[in-house]
Amino acid sequence: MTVRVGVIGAGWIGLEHIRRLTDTVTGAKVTAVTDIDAARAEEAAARVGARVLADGAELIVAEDVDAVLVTSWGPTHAEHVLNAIAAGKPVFCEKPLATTAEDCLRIVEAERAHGRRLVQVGFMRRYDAGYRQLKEVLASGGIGAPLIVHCAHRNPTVPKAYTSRMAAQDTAVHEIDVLRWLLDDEIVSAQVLRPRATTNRFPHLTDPQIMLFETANGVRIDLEVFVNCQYGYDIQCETVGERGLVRLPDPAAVTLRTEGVSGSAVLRDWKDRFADAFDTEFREWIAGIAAGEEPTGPSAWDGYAATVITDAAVQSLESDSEVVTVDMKPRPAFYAGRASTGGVA
Ligand code: NAD
Ligand code: ISE
Repeated sequence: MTVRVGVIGAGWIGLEHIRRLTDTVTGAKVTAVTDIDAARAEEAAARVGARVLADGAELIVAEDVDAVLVTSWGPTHAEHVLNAIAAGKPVFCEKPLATTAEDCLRIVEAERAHGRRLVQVGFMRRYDAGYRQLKEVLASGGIGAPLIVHCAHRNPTVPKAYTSRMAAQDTAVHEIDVLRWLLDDEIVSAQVLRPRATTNRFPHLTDPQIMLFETANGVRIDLEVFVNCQYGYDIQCETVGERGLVRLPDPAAVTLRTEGVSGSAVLRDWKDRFADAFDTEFREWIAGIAAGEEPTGPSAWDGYAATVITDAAVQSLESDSEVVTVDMKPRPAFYAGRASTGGVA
C-alpha cells in the first residue's frame, strides 16, 4: 500500500520532509500540499507532482490524503491536528504539538475520544542511533540506576528573531522529550540559571542558559543551552549511574592530522546531525500506517508533557531563576497502555 500524504506548510522543514518522503522513504507519496504562501505551495507541489489545496482544512478531508504532515508554524499546529483527528486520519505534527498546554490537552482529549492513537509528534531524537544505544544501556540496567545527566545543546548561531524563551521552547524541548524517554521518568521541576552572557549574542538574548531539571525518581539533569557558541552544532549527553556512565557518541567522523593538529570536524548544523534520525522517524511512521497500526512514536501526551515542562523553564527564566514545579495533569490510562517509544522498549 502506498500511503498518500498531505503536507501543511512548505517552509524549510516541510520541504525537507517532502523530499524525504519522495526520495528516501518507500511506500509514501506526497499527493497534496498547502501553504499560506501560495507560491511556496506551488513550487513544493510541482517538484513531486502533488496538487495544491487551498488550506489545511480542505487538505485534511481530501480523498487522496491518507495521512497528514503538519510543518506549519507552531501556533497553527493545534487547529490542524484537531481537524485531522476529527477526520480520523493519522497526523504527524512537527514540534511543538501546540504552543499552549491547554491546546495540547484539547488534542489529548480529542484523541482519547477517538479511541485510537492518531497523533505523532516530531521529536526525532528518539530515532537517533546514538540515543537508541543509550536507551538500551539504561533499560538493560547496564550502569545501574541513573543518578545524574549532563547535557549540552549548542548551536553556532541563531537568527535575530530568536528570543530568550525559545532556548526552552524551541531548543531544550528536544532534550526534555528525549530525557523523559531515556530515563522512563517524569520531570517534576525546572530552574534556569543565567551564566555570564556571551558577547556574541544579540542584546535582547539571554545566552547561554543553564537549565536544571529534577525527575520524579530524583535524577538531577543539567543542560547547557548555548545558541551562539560559534564553533558548531554540538549535542552532548552523559548519564551517570550507580555503576558507571554512558555517553552519547559524537557523529562518526575521520580524524585528521594536519598543520600540527590532530582532530575531527564538528558539524555546523542540526539538519546534518539528525538527518538519519529524521529518515528513520518517517520510515517507521509510514510503515506503521501502511500496516494499519497505531503510531509508536512520541505521542500527543509526550507533546503535552514537553510543553508543560518548557513552560516551567520559561517561568523560571522570567522569575529570576525560581525553582518551578511542573504542573502536569496525571497521565491518562489511554497513553500508559500504548507505545510511545519510537520503536525501542
Ligand atoms: P518555516 O517558517 O520555514 O516554514 C513554515 C511554513 O508554514 C511557511 O512556509 C509558512 O508560510 C507556512 N504556514 C504557516 N502557517 C500555515 C498554515 N496555517 N497553513 C499552511 N501553511 C502555513 O518554518 P520551519 O523551520 O520549517 O518550521 C516549521 C515547524 O517545524 C515549526 O513548528 C518548527 O518548530 C518545527 N521544526 C522542527 C525541527 C526539528 O528538529 N524537529 C527543526 C526545525 C523546525
Ligand atoms: C531548531 O528549531 C530545532 O528544532 C533543532 O533540532 C534544534 O537543535 C535547534 O536548536 C532549534 O532551534
